[in-house]
Amino acid sequence: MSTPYVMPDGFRLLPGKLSRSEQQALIEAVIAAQEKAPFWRPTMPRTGQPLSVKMTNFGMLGWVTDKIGGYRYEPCHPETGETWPTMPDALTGLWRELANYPVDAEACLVNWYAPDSKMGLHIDWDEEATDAAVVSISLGDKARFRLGGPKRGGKTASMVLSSGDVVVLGGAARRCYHGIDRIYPGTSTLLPPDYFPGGGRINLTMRRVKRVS
Ligand code: MD6
Ligand code: FE
Repeated sequence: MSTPYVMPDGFRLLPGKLSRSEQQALIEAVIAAQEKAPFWRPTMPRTGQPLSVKMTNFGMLGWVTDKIGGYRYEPCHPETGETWPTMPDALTGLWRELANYPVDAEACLVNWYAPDSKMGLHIDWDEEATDAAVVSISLGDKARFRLGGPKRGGKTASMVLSSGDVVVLGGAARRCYHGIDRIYPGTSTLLPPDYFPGGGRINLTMRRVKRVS
């Protein structure tokens, strides 16, 4: 018999953590941020291949990637040159509740998945503070999230994430591969189609980047 996948320590799934009105307020914040920090399509290091998601950020630092500079954190939007919009208080509150870390997150990456977008298995490892958890919020259409182990090619398990669910990857789970296999289009009415043509899913991931001095 093959051995089953064992959930890594530090993985938490909080289904329905956010109410509908809390979800709506976060979507409003993403929309309000568009002027300063519009969604853009980042490209992969070296190959310059575009990612299938569009991105923006909140906070003092934002995660970016492009062909020349690779994966990194920057204080300004790559296209507008403006600083990222302030982290919404609701996100800082959630971080303080869930991250169990002595300082606040500086970065919240906003990923917009179109109905056909996905995200390959990866480990978030561009932060100095890899001892801090990553706190992740799902908004809009459902998605199939896949979680593996610390090595590529190991056993994995998948689960469906719905709007308002929160995932925490801390401890050993912080070093585990994870990704999004697929979106389930039309499974949520949260995203207003005038701002999110085609609908889809928004994922917010809060990160502590710098080590505490
Ligand atoms: C997503 N999430 O849910 C992709 N990363 O769209 C992530 O890549 C992720 O959910 C770190 C911690 C939690 C996550
Ligand atoms: Fe990730």
